[in-house]
Amino acid sequence: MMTRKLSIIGMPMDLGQMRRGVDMGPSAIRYAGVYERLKPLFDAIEDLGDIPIGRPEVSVDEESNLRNLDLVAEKNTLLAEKVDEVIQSGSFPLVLGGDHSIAIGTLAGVAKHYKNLGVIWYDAHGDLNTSETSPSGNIHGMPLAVSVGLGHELLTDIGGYSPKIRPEHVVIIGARSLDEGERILIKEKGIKVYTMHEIDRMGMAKVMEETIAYLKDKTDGVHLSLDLDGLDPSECPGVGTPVMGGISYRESHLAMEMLEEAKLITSAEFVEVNPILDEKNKTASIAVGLMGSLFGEKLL
Ligand code: Z70
Ligand code: MN
Ligand code: MN
Ligand code: MN
Repeated sequence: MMTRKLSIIGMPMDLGQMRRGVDMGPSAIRYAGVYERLKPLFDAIEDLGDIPIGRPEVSVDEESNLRNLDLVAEKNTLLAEKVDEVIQSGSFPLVLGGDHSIAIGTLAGVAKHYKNLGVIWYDAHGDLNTSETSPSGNIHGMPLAVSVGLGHELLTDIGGYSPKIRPEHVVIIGARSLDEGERILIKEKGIKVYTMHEIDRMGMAKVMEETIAYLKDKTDGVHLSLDLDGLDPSECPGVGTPVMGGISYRESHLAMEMLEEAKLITSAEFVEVNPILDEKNKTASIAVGLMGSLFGEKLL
């Protein structure tokens, strides 16, 4: 058996949206015991600390209306380099966010190692906006579009190549808030989406069976990008953009367990944990529990 090694990378960046506090996500997840919880599940584990973000001044790009464009691009370049190094060293990269704009950097670092990278986007939102369609100018609403090659060049070209992934290798799970431009893109590009309607109708077990079958043969690696706002805000209140009617804690554990059984996931990130909006670090604790299931924690 190959030795299984995990490398934790903190990405304390909140520049992709307007609510401060999500920069403390990595701290909250560490406080919830991520290292101790995952240590028994791997042959080796390391916490590489945080990508240095500093306290930069926020601004809006005047030409494109993108909030903190230069900074988001610059910091994500650092993250991409770190993720690339981790994979080169034979370790599994686990990135702790930060707002979801950090997926731009994670995927830039991951995708160069695969010919056909798949992505599971577990989220209330599609994150498929571009500067043209975005209602907010917030880059955390754009990382999936950027990764399929759509959006500002400063973002799509991170890592020196674009696109990172193909739309037909993407599965969105948990969607219940989509903007008009995102709906058009989903149809145009044929992106597979399980909205809350399908989750309720088919049940999470069937959704995950289909997702795994859909990605298994056509990909050589699958990245899990899990936005905690995919879960219901009654269980995960510590997120910047809560949307009612979300995926339950139980369904989410089942999803992670099924991914673990399928041995499908080759990199992961957990994003949008905002401890300022949380109740006693509940959301960070749930994130850590989900990681436990994803990496093979067993009850019996
Ligand atoms: C909206 C936008 C978003 C995450 C909110 C919201 C996007 N579609 N993404 N929370 N993670 O502003 O583009
Ligand atoms: Mn998101
Ligand atoms: Mn979201
Ligand atoms: Mn293919």
